[in-house]
Amino acid sequence: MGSVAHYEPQERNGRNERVTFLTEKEKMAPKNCKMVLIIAVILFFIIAAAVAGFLIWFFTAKPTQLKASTSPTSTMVAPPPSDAVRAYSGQMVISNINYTNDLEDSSSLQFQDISGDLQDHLGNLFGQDKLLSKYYNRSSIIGYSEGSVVSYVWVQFDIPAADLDVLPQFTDNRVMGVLRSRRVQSRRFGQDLMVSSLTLSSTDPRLVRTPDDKSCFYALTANDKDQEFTSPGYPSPGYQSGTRCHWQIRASKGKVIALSFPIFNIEDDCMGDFVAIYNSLCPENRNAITQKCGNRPPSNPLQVISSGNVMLVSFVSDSTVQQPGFRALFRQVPPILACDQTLSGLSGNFTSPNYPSFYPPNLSCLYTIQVPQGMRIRMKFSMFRMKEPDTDQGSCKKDYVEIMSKRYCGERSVLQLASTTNVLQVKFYSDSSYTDKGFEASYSAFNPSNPCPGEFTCKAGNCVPSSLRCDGWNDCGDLSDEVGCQCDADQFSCKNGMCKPKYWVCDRVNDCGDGSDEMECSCDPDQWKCNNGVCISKSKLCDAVKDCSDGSDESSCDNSTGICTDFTFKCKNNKCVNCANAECDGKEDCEDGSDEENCNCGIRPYKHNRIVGGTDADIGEWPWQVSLHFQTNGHTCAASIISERWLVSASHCFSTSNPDNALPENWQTYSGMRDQQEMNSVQQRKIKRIITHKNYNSMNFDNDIALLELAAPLEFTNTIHSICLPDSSHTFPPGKPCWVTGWGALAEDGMLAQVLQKAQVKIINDTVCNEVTEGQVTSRMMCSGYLTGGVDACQGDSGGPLSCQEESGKWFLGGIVSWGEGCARKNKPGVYTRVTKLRQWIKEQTGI
Ligand SMILES: *[C@@H]1O[C@H](CO)[C@@H](O)[C@H](O)[C@H]1NC(C)=O
Ligand SMILES: *[C@@H]1O[C@H](CO)[C@@H](O)[C@H](O)[C@H]1NC(C)=O
Ligand SMILES: *[C@@H]1O[C@H](CO)[C@@H](O)[C@H](O)[C@H]1NC(C)=O
Ligand SMILES: *[C@@H]1O[C@H](CO)[C@@H](O)[C@H](O)[C@H]1NC(C)=O
Ligand SMILES: *[C@@H]1O[C@H](CO)[C@@H](O)[C@H](O)[C@H]1NC(C)=O
Ligand SMILES: *[C@@H]1O[C@H](CO)[C@@H](O)[C@H](O)[C@H]1NC(C)=O
Ligand SMILES: [Ca+2]
Ligand SMILES: [Ca+2]
Ligand SMILES: [Ca+2]
Repeated sequence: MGSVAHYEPQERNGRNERVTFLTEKEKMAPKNCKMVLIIAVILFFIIAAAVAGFLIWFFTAKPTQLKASTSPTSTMVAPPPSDAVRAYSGQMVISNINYTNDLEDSSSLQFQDISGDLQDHLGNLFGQDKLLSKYYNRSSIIGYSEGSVVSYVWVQFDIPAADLDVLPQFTDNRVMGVLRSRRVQSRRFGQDLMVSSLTLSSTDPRLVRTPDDKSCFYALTANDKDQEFTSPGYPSPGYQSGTRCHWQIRASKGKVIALSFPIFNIEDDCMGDFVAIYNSLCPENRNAITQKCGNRPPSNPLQVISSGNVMLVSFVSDSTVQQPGFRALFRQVPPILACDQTLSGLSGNFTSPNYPSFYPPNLSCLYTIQVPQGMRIRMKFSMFRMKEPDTDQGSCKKDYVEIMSKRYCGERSVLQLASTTNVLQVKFYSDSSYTDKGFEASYSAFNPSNPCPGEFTCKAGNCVPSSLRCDGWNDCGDLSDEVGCQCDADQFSCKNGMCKPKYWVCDRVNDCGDGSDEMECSCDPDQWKCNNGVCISKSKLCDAVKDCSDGSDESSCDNSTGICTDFTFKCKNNKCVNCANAECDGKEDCEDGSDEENCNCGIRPYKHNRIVGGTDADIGEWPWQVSLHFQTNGHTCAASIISERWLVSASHCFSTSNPDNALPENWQTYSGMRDQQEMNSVQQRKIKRIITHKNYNSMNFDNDIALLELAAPLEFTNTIHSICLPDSSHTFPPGKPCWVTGWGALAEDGMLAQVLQKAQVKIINDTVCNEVTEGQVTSRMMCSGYLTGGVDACQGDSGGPLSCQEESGKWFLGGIVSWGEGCARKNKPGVYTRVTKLRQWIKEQTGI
């Protein structure tokens, strides 16, 4: 690394449980553009619906109606209500007939006879209900499976627009309540059919099909070898809007079906496009395994397993954006009948069944950990994901892990426990619907009389190195290492006695927990705070006079348009937009649309799970990150892709005492790289030209920016893409979480990381940053400090990106890694080149 500045590790700095993030709205500079509130409401609806998953979706009206209301460009007049369709899907078990292969063939006489009887029966029952008979359309039997004869059924109701107020009465209970009679009179079959059990639950009407509808329907039989199917048009030209496809998979009796998707690339909006997988032959919500959309990286493939010998895969597309689709492999495997385990080593690991594939539905496992008498057990989950729609993380009524009579479910980033005896039982339960990745856990035995030899014992029983006590970081996870401390000079003393890094003062995030780090920062109640922190009288806000020296008092006003300030976006027609961070936010703010031009940037083609775990970056997670190799020295600096031809980096990588550093031919760029030893899908380019800033100051790192023109353009892929450059008016307010990435040394003077590392940091208040760096920060610099835990690497590399995500989902280059004080010094901020201040210079040099 030589003289190149790099960043410090956050050794086990834990998560600060008390960090309460402001809502996006509070964090941002006020954003009063007219559209904002409306869009926020719609977005909330989409997000709420997406989180609640199937259930909400199933209860919404026709997709067409939804589409109309989610379009941000639609006028705010509510769309005229359209007719609604309700569909219910489920199973009827018929106990008094024997299964024959004819029942698998929808054209056989037996299939048609029995189905006809069952359909008539359902029609009669619904016909007796005043409400339901009015809207009943039809029932359809779509298949049978063996065991006792299970028939898969769905029922459709059509509710005209004028009657939409009856919709709340269409509950699962109401529909099921009609089906009390269990004896089905058979006219054709010659004997009555006995229905021994019947279930129906609401389903997405787009998922139902009749048995004679053979378009994009496949009946597959699994065997012991992998067989393949793909979505229509895969991989090119891809699938079309309006696609409805179904794959029914059957395996031999007693076997289960394992399904995996080596390629899964569909639209990233689960409302329109999704793959739904069921533990059934029909789309029953109560037997759903999962529903997914998006483009999954190969490091996180979708792999599921059924609990019985049938499975249904349904694929729905309503989007106009054509994507390649998916390739799936299926085979039959023996079921996991028993998954109980006894672990007796002094330490060990265990996972949920099939991990890292999804665990199977309908399974219960008991892990018994037993260590010698007198010892205790400490355990830690490194991965914990049991997320289901409409499940409350407090009650854990569906899938859960139970330890010492307490249930855990949902998604957790840290879960550590210690036993009170030498035996610890961990119960894992998965119900019949929805599965997830599950968990990965490790345990170790400890001696209760000396639980942490040479280390500090946290309240929960885990150990942290003594040096982490009172360092301002929540290493224990329960803050017990940070109570009753004497603060150091580079720490802030909270009123409640805790010590926090000084650079967390006045960043609008309550780090102390009692708000004392944010107390001296706000203006009087009758005052308004400029973006640069100065307080002005509230009456001066939006009065068409620039009172804040940065003009932020006039940058977000509904009624005073046209004032151009440092914080307003200037359109091509030279009009200014009264809306913070207007560029590439997905909304046309300029009359000429120029704020949304050139916005194919800042997206990550691969969809990532929120928890990818650890500090290693995932494939395609930071597609703008570039590794710069110098001569034969290997990785030396980093850069960010801003277009197919241009990279942005730091001047200090090229303007050094060694003139060789300034020569383009001595450098090699590697884009799409994650692992320094892994060259697959990496694009290597020579540099044609290096432009360093003429006012770069090697004494204080002022204007630490460089532009690299590539000898040949890059080809953007899933793992190679540009990041958005922020307009010079863009604000990154203090407290905003961003990410720093790099292959930086793993310790001061240590080895480089092989795999790209990532760390979350938050933007630091300029005044505070200038104080903690003893006045070394110029206006072309900004600071950020580490935020979350588990970082074991010296983060970042000179020239690399500080990536900040905006509400629109797009990533912007907030900063360029410039300098910091050494490595492994937690309470020192990192200093970055402030890209907004050099935005104009980038434009002058590159035209971008
Ligand atoms: C079903 O099969 C069993 C034995 O295999 C037989 O005894 C029974 O009569 C059959 N029932 C019908 C309805 O065919
Ligand atoms: C049932 O719905 C289908 C379309 O979903 C429609 O074509 C048909 O006319 C409806 N039948 C009845 C009896 O309402
Ligand atoms: C448990 O897993 C961790 C990392 O996943 C590994 O370092 C450790 O050796 C494993 N322990 C045992 C006993 O297998
Ligand atoms: C769930 O598993 C139990 C036995 O563990 C089995 O009897 C039952 O049929 C299974 N249910 C489903 C829906 O697969
Ligand atoms: C930064 O902190 C100072 C106090 O140290 C405060 O007066 C100022 O308002 C803060 N700036 C911002 C933008 O919050
Ligand atoms: C603009 O609106 C603000 C309130 O949003 C008000 O305080 C201000 O007086 C108005 N200014 C003008 C010029 O109308
Ligand atoms: Ca600590
Ligand atoms: Ca704070
Ligand atoms: Ca915009």
